[in-house]
Amino acid sequence: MNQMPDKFNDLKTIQYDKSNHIATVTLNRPDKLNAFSATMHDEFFAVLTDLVNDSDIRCVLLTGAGRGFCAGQDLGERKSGEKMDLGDKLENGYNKNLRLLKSIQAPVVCAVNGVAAGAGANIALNCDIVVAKKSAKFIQSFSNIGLIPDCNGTWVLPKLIGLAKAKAIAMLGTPVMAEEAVSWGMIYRAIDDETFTQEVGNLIETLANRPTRALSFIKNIFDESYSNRFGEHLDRERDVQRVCGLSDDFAEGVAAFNEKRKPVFKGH
Ligand code: LHQ
Repeated sequence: MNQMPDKFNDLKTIQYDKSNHIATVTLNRPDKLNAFSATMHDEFFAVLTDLVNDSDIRCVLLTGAGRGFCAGQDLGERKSGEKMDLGDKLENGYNKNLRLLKSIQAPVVCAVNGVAAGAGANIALNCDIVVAKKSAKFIQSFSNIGLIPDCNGTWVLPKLIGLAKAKAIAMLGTPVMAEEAVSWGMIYRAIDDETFTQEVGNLIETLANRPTRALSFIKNIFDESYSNRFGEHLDRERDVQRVCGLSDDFAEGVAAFNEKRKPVFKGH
């Protein structure tokens, strides 16, 4: 159960752990607020590829080591005054990884343990459930260095918080504190710093014991709703619900309800 391939023993920038059907991915360059170096891009790719292919995993936790979640791209790796083809950097780095992140079938929880800036903020917002320490903040810091939000920030932000706020924070680089982010609909919950670890643990434990296959359909069908027409989407719900209705977890859920007991979902 949850075999960890040997190649993950020597990761330098990420901690990767799998146990009891839960995978924990911790960005681990705390002295640089977990900014993405070239090595971290590669290691993130390897970890995400493993997760996409591990059907035993029922919940994924993404978080950061130290006082920050992720400060986006490591700007120390750029020469001062240098111009470059960032399209190429995106295609072979962040975009490749975000496509993998979206392909993970299990729910992905992002636990934002501190500042999330630039690509760090938008990687978080692409996860299924985002919770943050009350002391954490989200910064669309891209325009501070003459860039636009990437990592699908321009796709996800207007959907979450509306165009007016999305444009303003992207243009101004204004930090948004966790509680404000909740009130805007940007994230799910802001949690007291003192109880953060415990509450995140409870959340992922709960998710890992829910009907994984249905949760997997939920994550995909909500995204599909943005491009489907009304009638087309009703058809998709019908087709997906047909599959859910034939699942072991549906049978168990109804049996447990009728027998007045807690369901034991296996994720099938
Ligand atoms: C950092 C970084 C960092 C290196 C803090 N790099 N060291 C970009 C280009 C390429 C491809 C396409 O995509 C992108 C996407 C992007 O992500 S663009 C946005 C890049 N990120 C930023 O612009 C954020 C830069 N960082 C900050 O604004 C601040 O550090 C924040 C607001 C995140 C945190 O501020 P503080 O809490 O005051 O911490 P600090 O600034 O003192 O940082 C602590 C250390 O971390 C410090 O190192 P040092 O050796 O001096 O202690 C920073 O240099 C380092 N660090 N962010 N992105």
